[in-house]
Amino acid sequence: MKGIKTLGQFIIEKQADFSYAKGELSRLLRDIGIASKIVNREVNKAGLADILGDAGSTNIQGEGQKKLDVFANEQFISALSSGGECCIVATEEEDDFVRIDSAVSHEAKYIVCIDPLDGSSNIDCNVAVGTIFSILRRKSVDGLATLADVLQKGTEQVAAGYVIYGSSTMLVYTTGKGVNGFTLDPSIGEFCLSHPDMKIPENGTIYSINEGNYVHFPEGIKKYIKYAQVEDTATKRPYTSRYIGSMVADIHRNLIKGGIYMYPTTAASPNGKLRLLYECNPMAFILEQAGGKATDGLNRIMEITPTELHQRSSIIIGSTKMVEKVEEFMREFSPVKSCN
Ligand code: AHM
Ligand code: MG
Repeated sequence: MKGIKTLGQFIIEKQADFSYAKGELSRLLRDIGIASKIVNREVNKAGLADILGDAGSTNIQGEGQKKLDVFANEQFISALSSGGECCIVATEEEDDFVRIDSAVSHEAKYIVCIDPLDGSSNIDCNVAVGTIFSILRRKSVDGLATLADVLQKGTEQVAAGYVIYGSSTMLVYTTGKGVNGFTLDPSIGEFCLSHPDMKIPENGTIYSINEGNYVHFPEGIKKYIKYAQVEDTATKRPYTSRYIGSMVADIHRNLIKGGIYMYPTTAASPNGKLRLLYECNPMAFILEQAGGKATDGLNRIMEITPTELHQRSSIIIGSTKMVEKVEEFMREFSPVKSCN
């Protein structure tokens, strides 16, 4: 075991960095880590077990739920319910937030917003999927926690992370003091520190966007895509286009190599497709902590005030210089289009 640092060991070592509730936040992160190992086990054997395909139900947003979505949702709710640190779980798969009602949870200080299985349209074809989570501290002091406790700006997050179930499984998280990545070693069943202090390159040459929606993009985004495709050796253009269709996988690659991920407004998703609380805020927190930037084209993602649980936002996220270039085009050609 010499030289190996597990997620559990790392969390305990870093407890001193948390400004409050040291043991509780550590336990919450540990619970998420455990649930993600169970989800990982099912994702890896999805082709063998009868777990592929539609569950036959739809979530509140009218999207078909896959069996693995439902499974992952149950696993995370169950882990967070029994842990005793979390009073509310808000998940992409539930119409309303889930209040955890146990003797211990009345004392619980944390709210977890989670997309249990992101990129689920990719499950059936063996493409990387992920889990995204955001941890907020409860604001109200008396009685049961309420929706107002969930609807906090991204700047209020105390921790955020994602798990990528890819060619290897990784858990990447921040508590506001940098970003660290852990790779699951299946032989010992532990996440081990493999990517300490992750930093996104300031600039990059990869752009990730569903270009099939091009005709419906705001003018500023159209202009940026054309800019990315122009030949210019000084800025290493044309850039490379890479789009997996799993936000976690696309952003993880861009975090390591440098790049930009964009999901702007489209005709089908006039307010953007991705959800502010479960997808945009946690990814924005991680990327900012890694030295990157996240905006809706005009405004910082983490400063948007949420008004509803399943609120959507456009998102432009990645290497700082690339995001700033998009903002330039947005300010010039779409000054109001991307506001949520
Ligand atoms: P999901 O949470 O329902 O899986 O949707 C989110 C996903 C992102 O992971 C991905 O980047 C995007 O939706 C892909 O959408 P599209 O197929 O419209 O390009
Ligand atoms: Mg998602």
